[in-house]
Amino acid sequence: MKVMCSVNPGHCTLIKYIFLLLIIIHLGLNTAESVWPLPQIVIPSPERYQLKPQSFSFGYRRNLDTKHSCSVLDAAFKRYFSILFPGYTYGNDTLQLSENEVFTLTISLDHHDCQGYPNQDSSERYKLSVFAGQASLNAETVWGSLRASTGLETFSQLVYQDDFGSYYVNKTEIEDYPQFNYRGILLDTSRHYLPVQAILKTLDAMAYSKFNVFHWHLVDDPSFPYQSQKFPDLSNKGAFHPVTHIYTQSDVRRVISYARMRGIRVLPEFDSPGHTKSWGKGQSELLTSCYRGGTPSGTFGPVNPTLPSTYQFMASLLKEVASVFPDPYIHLGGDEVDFSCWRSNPYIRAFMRKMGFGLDFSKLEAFYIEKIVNITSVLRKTSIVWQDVFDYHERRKFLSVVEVWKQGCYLCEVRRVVKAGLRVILASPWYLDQPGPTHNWARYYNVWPLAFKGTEKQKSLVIGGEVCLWGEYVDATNLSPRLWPRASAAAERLWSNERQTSCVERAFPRLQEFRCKLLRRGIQAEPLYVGHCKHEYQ
Ligand code: CP6
Repeated sequence: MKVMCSVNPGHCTLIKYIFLLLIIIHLGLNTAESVWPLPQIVIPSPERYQLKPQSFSFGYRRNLDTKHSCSVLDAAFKRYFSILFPGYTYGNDTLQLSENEVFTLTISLDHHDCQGYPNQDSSERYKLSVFAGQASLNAETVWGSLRASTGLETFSQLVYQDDFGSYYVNKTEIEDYPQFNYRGILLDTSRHYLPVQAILKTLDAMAYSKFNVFHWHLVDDPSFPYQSQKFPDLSNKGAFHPVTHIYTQSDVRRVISYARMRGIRVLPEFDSPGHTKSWGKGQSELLTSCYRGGTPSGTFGPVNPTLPSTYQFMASLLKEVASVFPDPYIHLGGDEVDFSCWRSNPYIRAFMRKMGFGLDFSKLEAFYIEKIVNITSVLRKTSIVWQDVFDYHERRKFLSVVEVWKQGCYLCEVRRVVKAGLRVILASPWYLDQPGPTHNWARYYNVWPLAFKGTEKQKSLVIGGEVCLWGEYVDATNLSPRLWPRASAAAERLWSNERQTSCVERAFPRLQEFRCKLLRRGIQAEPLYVGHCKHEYQ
């Protein structure tokens, strides 16, 4: 049965979609097709091999000039062994077996650099061949063989159980690489505190969908949970609770190292000059004092961009952030600045006159952000900002990466940014935090980040996209089902070939199957529609 599906997602009506799905589910999925996100090139085969936990092992291809072990991979072998064979521990039950009873997955790397961190440029390309009694995995880097778990993750998704519980894998050839290098998830730990465990669990699930950036929106108006070494009062006074609702330095290190082991980068965001109310509690004189009728009203607005002390503080805080977070990028925010408080303050207005900004407060914001971006580049970090900064700013040359978040014609905005020669991360179509009638995975699947008029060079400036889980309505109780499996729809859009994955009808049974895998691995992913899993969530 061949399912015809138009590349134009508008043709996919709901009824057609449900009918076809039922047919496909009935026919069953090819195991290689059930890999999510879909690899670039898959050559499946009906030939299958049995796997036994006692005789399965991982190994390194012996290269003469390299050491044969790598802690990142050794840890991944352990994790994936338990994923492949729940209930068994790697290395515990190995039997003395003859050569032809053993199944080994052998890894070889072009660059055996196992130290350091994954970054924007690390190759995630891999080749996986499963054939009689063995499998081989070739990757250019450690991060390719498992970055956001890539090759090992793909292998783990190829293994299945029959009705009697025996494990099998089919003969398969896969060649794979991502469409976009930046595939992120934003978690907001200011609107609600998320326990470290909830973050770690999200990192696990991210690796299953091959996400590779954890954008940590650490602080915002409601709370400042990051415990700073230099400014402990920020969390002492600005967190929801100074002890139980903070991220200590060791919590942060734990998150970064846990992410690294899974090939995931941690991108910290310290959003300013707006979204900073909580900062003011522990750092006096930082925020602008708002005025009413010529006198201070007792409320505070955005960071005060007119005082030298502001920049001393920001330089000191960002220096700390730059040393705590190893990623070469820092997100500086810059979104949704409310000008009314600046406008009310006579000192700010005097500064505006002195600077010749007239009454254009966006010039003042641009002045502030430019200074903060400069501070960041002195620290040898590249800044990412929300699109507001690009929109307000006339001298855009000093910007590097712009994240597009506003609804409406977001591809128009993407086009404007790449025309200016800057790189783009697209977030607008992937806001998963809000419940409602739009709570539909297909909406996140049918997004075409490159569907704008532009040159190849301009399109290459779209480095990827990001699923945003803002925290107003999300805490640890509903985080997983809000995120999964809908974020996985975005993950396939960002990893896989657009032409092979343009059809919602074909994706549906695969995503259902993948959701069952998530449940099996302990991720509370919500159901997409009527159905059942072989192993229900315990
Ligand atoms: N918080 C911060 C938010 C949002 C932004 N920044 C936001 C605004 C509108 C929507 C979703 C999220 N909650 N700091 C904008 C980037 Cl619809």
